Amino acid sequence: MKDAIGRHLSYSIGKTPGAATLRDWRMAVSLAIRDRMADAWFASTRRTYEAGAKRVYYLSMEFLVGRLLEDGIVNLRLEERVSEALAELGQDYAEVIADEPDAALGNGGLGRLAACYLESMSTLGCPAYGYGIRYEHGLFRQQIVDGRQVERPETWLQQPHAWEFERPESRYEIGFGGSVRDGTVWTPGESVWAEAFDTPVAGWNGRWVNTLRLWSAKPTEPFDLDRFNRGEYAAAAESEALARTISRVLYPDDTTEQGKELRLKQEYFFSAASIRDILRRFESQFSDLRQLPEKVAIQLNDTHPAIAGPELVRLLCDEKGLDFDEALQIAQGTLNYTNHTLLPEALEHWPEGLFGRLLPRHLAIIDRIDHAHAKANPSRTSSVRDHGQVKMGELSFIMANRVNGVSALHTELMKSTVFAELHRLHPERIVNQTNGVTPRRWLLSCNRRLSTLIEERLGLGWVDDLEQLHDLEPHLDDPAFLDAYAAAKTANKADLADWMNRTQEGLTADPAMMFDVQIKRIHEYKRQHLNILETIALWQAMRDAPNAGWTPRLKLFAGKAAPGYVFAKEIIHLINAVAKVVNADKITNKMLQVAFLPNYNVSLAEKLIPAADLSEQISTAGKEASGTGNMKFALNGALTIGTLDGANVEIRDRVGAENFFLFGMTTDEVDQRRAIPDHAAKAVEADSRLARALAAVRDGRFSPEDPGLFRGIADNISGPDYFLVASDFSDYWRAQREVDGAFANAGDWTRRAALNTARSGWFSSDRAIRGYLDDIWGAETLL
Ligand code: GL7
Repeated sequence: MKDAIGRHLSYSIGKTPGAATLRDWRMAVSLAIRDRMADAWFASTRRTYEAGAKRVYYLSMEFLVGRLLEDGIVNLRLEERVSEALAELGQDYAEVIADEPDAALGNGGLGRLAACYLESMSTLGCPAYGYGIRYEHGLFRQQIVDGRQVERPETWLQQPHAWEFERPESRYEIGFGGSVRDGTVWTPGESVWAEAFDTPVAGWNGRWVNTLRLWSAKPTEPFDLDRFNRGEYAAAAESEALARTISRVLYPDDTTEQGKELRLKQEYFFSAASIRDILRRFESQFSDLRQLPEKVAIQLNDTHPAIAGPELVRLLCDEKGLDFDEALQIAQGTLNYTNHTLLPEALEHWPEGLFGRLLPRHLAIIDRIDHAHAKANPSRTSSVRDHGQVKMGELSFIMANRVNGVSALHTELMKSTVFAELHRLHPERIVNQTNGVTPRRWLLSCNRRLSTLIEERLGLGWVDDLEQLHDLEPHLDDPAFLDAYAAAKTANKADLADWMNRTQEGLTADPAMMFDVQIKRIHEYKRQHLNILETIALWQAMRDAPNAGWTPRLKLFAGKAAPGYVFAKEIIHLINAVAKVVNADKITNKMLQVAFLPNYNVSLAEKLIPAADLSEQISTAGKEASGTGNMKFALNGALTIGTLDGANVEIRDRVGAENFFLFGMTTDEVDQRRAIPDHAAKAVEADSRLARALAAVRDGRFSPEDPGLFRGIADNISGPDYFLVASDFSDYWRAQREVDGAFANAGDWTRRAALNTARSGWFSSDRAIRGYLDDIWGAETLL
């Protein structure tokens, strides 16, 4: 290992050890690790060809992979060797790992899920490719300036990326616009190259390696020499810059849809390149396109790649010469669609004008698909084109062999709400696959103390068979085990507290406090404002009775708001304003501290989750399709306070109701409550704590220099309150006081935390991928 690192430092990076920077060392180690993936990578490809196996293609606008070096080292089981080698080279292992920028090619849960699924497909030996976009700028970097979110560009590719292989020979010309002749001959008005960059994805033990193939946009004509020679330098470079714009930035909207032309271009760009690549690979091995559904399964991660359906039909018809009905049948047998949200503002639809201008041939194909479907289902009343819009959810549904939701509750709601009619027509099509998370990243490597303890008791079999964590249960009768479990948590909290106290002005975190954590995108449906309101009420109650024996708490928040989501940004501002006042209050600040940690990303999650005591999963019932953070917390021994929403329901079923703090209305109660006029005002009237907390917000208690600053938030909660913050407040307060009581009994709390770990094995992404393999893809694993 030492030689390999030294060789890369000299001959790939071109530095001597004396001249090498931390980045140089990190690059050299990364290249040495990448080398060790190569043979298994080639072997995986070879075996797939030899077996004539079905391949799975996961098409996703987002792959939120985060850092890759530690992942690679851990999965190849090279930790000791790397840390020894680095020590001998005078380098610090942890520093080298931490030097890597996060690849933030995703917004939140949907993108992170794609990354976990790729890793699990490799762990299981499922022949698979991830296809996405190689964004030059990932999700923006969040700064907090005077309590407010400020967005800065993210620049992960300004330095060389150690993990990818550029494949200039694998490129496709992707056209836009133009016109259609004779009904089928599309002549695009403009085009760009989609060029492939491949990243190997190694599974546990390095036995199988799949590929993440990301497309980068390149100009078809590099630059205009005539104009350059005339001295028009900017104009000469214009077409090049425009072409590259397609893969320039990740759209920062989480569960909202913007309907921008560039976004549609991005979607078509990567879907079309992926479909062509899939067909090329298929045809290099098989001769009959009718075999496609037998040899290929394509998963559409939400509707973002939905245009892949019409594109596949187009290629089969217009270029391969199949007739339309056959092409459609083949496409429908090959494609599947995962829905990730029911929020109406997230369901993609495109204005027909825009769509037809950019993709004229596809619009005609969509109509034909829709007509064929309507003819076969005469009782259908809806259609893909509606009120001048092209609805991508409907399109995805009718193009898919299987459609799935991401938690049991969400799947049932899909059937009864957005897809009610299509479900009636195709009652077999919707299936559930509850989300999962990879235990390699989300326990083994992010929580060394806990995973070492588990290894001492159970060995390492749980790492790729997570239900083995059930075997921890007998150890709960051993006080030494519980002590060690508690010690691991306390040490994680101490590390986090040290780091926060160094970096967060005005904060004094103490590991003896309960670490109460809400980390996720900032959104009204996730209700960070419910949490901060309860924080205010708690602070007021503490000031009233400072000696009432309060359980000391640290309220931790982190998350990004979409740049255009004004209300979410105000919530961030309010949290910071409350933190400032509360942390400075001498009466309460030993019992209550509040922090908003800037720039939440995968790496920060890896630091926070192992140190959490309490996991806040408090969305309005019916709104969070699944959640995946909720699973990571439970696995790492945080107890959940949560509503009956998304996968919370299944977490509670598995860890036991006595180890989960339930509160709030159910989905049915939510609908009933919303129908009551003045529901929020009534809730405020009925709860004096809530009224008082709201008054403090409204009257400028947290914004003395601008008393009206947060009035909008208070007015929303006591007025329209679509997300029912006011109506759920009292029960949330009750549950939080139950949490206080429970935390005060340290021994019992540790037991319950350990039960959460022992009973969360089902939430492994390996289980989820097995479900997709069996129920959706019909594919075999080759390990
Ligand atoms: C999401 C859901 O909001 C989230 O609940 C789910 O866990 C995740 C993965 O299935 O998908 N849907 C969505 O559009 N985003 C999500 O995180 C951005």
